[in-house]
Amino acid sequence: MHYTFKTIVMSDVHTAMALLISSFSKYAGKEGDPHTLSKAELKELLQNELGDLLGKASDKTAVDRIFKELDQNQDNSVDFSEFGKMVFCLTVMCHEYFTKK
Ligand SMILES: [Ca+2]
Repeated sequence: MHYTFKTIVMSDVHTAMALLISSFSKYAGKEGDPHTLSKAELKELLQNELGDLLGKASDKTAVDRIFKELDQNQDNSVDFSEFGKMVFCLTVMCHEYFTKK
């Protein structure tokens, strides 16, 4: 699925939301259900989009662990809500890092 937001003049927060949705869709659409991330899709997303933050997330054991933690309803896929919680937690950690005295 492809989302087009260019017709709307967006605030920075809207832009961040739109980019999160389109980034998720880019990886979720690679195989199987286009609305959820398989383990392989999650691994690719982590490597390409968050490699600088998560470091060794490409390690198979790490990917297995992250996938299991994110898949809260245990349906063997990561939906947007589950993905969003991870992004929010990482964003909070970044915010704390950049605002601590
Ligand atoms: Ca799930």
